[in-house]
Amino acid sequence: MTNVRIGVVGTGKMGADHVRTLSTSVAGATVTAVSDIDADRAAAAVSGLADARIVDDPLALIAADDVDAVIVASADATHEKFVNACLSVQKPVLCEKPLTPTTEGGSRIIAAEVKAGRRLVSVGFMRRYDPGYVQLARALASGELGSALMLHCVHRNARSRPDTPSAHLLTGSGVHEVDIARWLFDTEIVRVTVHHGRASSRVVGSTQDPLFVVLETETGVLVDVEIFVNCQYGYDVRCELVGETGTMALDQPVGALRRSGGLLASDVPPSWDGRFTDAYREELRDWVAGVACGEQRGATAWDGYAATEVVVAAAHALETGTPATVELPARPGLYK
Ligand code: ISE
Repeated sequence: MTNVRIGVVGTGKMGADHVRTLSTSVAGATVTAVSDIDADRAAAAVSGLADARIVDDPLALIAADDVDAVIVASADATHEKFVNACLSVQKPVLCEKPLTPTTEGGSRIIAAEVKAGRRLVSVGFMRRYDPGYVQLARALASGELGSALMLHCVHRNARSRPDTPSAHLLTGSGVHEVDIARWLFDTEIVRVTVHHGRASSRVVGSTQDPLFVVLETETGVLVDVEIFVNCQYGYDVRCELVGETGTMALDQPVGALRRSGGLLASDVPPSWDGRFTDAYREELRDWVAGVACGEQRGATAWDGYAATEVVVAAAHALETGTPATVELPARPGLYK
């Protein structure tokens, strides 16, 4: 396939960004159809794109003859329905994270993909394409840091709704850290503990922000994560990997350093799209290249499902105030 015709379900922030990136920065891809519950939003996403039509029914978009592959960027709770619709017509699909908000939904996708007999689902864990995380993974694989012992992570958003349910910090934000830990250390997470202290005065009701999460991997690596979604100063994702013979820190990439008024300063991006622009673009390029040659690329449905199991366990740990064990079923052969 030399030109992959793509349908996008959901043209909110992520879906519209994907349409733009595909149209401007990904060779061999054409957005041919979009669908959204908000018709104006769908129209805005494709304005100026001669080849893209708006389809009211997302299931009709998935089945359409002029759609070879689908991006699902609709509300989290609708991912399962649309991903399974793609599987039923054997079309490759890139689904935004989380694959599903519930473990049951994730299991059903795994069962459907196993039944389809080939990997068609990719999950939008774009950090796997971020140059900094890629460097970290390479350094670990080369052995120059020795065996991994710990990973300290910071995940801060400038702001979110003051009444965001605390579990959403885990399923919406923490899920990226879970994926990075599974991917870097090539292991499953078996136990999770969640602590919270005083909440930011920006949140209301029972919302807890920030949270402090501790993940334990099957291989004994400890991962701690601060999730703070109302830090107010910008979007800030960092981590430090501690190995037996060295450490490696992933900091905000610095575009330019400013020296003035006695200060050395650089900008903090306001949001994740600014921080992870390269990662999103590379993710889409790789996905399209994979579709063109019939290969699944990036995080698999199993990765999406396993990450959901961990964040759902974390939500339980937060609720009960006790550590939660993560027990995954046997990994089907399709994902080995
Ligand atoms: C958002 O939905 C994302 O996926 C971002 O990557 C993440 O960092 C942010 O916390 C989420 O709200």
